[in-house]
Amino acid sequence: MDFTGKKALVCGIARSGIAAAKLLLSRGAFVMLQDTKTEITGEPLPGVLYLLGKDPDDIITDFDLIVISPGISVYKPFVQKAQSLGIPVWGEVELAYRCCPCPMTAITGTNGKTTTTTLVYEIMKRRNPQTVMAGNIGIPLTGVVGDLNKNAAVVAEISSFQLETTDAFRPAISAVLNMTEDHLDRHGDMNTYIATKARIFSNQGKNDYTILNYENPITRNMKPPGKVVFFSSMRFPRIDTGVYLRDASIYARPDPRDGERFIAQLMHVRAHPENALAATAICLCAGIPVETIAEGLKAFQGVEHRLEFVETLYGVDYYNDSKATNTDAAIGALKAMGRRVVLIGGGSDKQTDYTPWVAHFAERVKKLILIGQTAPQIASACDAVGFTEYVHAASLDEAVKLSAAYAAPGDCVVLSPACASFDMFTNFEERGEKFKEYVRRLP
Ligand code: UMA
Repeated sequence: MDFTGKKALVCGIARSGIAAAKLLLSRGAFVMLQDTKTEITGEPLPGVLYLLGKDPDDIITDFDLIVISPGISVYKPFVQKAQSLGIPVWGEVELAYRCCPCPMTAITGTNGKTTTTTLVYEIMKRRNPQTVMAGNIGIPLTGVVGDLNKNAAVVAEISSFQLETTDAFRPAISAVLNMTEDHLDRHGDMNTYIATKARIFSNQGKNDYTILNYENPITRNMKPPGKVVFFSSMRFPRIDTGVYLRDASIYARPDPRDGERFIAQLMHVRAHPENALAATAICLCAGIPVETIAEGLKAFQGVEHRLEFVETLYGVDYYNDSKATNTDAAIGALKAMGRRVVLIGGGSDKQTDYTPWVAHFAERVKKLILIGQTAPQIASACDAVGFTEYVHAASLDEAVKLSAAYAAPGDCVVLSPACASFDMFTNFEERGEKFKEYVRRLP
């Protein structure tokens, strides 16, 4: 898409905003970058105007297009005003989609997005070396689409924040992996959160594919306009078409007219079964041969910050699960450990109910070390269920030192905060990196 002579305002000067501004510049637009921060880090982009330290309320009518970063809510007054005046407000994903010359596979869900996206990317890359991975995974889509041609393929992790500002966005294959409570501070209520996630398939045509989780009541009842392929992780398959488990192996029958195909034994796949099933379904819809899918699944090595093994010290295993930014992901980590853990939890507030997470502590947590803004709320939830094995730490560094003191040989220490990181860190990646650094510094 060409933007010659168009005036574009790009809001948010971080990963998304900088990539969006560069793409717009390369397509001929005049660009202003805006941020509520008063200073920017790094060199300013040549040929770009800057507005710092405030929202752009007074100047929006000067622009033909506004592109907002995912961290900026559509409920901000300047966004609402622009929309009411008919000025297009796109997210960075919409801009990337409009400039993308090749098919896009888009993956969303409350949990498992990063693992599934990485798995799909690694499988698809075996078939098409021009496959790229981007999106909420930390690589802005606008940063990659400019270099692609029509033979490439994009595998994108897409968040609900990014879906708030889509318009024409229509991936050839979409997936909603699961939906549980998350981001209610941003979306207000569960219905709005679900409706936002459904935007991933809302523009699809009848020949496009949507992959949905049959075992999640919300995704099972979604009604996409295209072809639906379900996956099911139940031990005794409840679907006979789609991708499912049987005898601890992955099987597929994407179409009722096809025979059943064996894909891989679960014991050979280093990913959560749901993610492996979803990736299999997505790759089958993309026309990847069964043998290539099986090879890709077996070669997968896992994802950084997602139950990532760090080190064993004095018989204690340390795991970095900084990407667990909600209770559902953190419950998954506790279950996956299969033994009692010294848990480091807490972070910035998303107005979540911590009770479902805390309900697992009596059985699975030896000691809980609380950090961050949400520590008092989590402590109250613990008090309410009678779980008393918790202490507070003033920093992540102190929490790691305390964890080493509480853990005995055979235990594991897991940073799995169930909260976002923004109270103490730039993002979950920085929190995970710091955790690994503090663990490696332990005497
Ligand atoms: N800002 C404003 N006004 C506001 C809010 C923010 O000016 O009202 C400015 C901030 O001062 C800052 C910039 O906007 O300078 C930050 O923008 P951003 O939060 O969108 O950060 P990016 O670095 O561009 O990262 C975004 C995604 N961040 C969020 O959705 C919060 C990244 O997802 C994503 O990887 C990246 O784009 C590339 O696409 C991170 C995330 O936490 C991983 N996602 C959430 C999650 O997974 O739970 C949704």
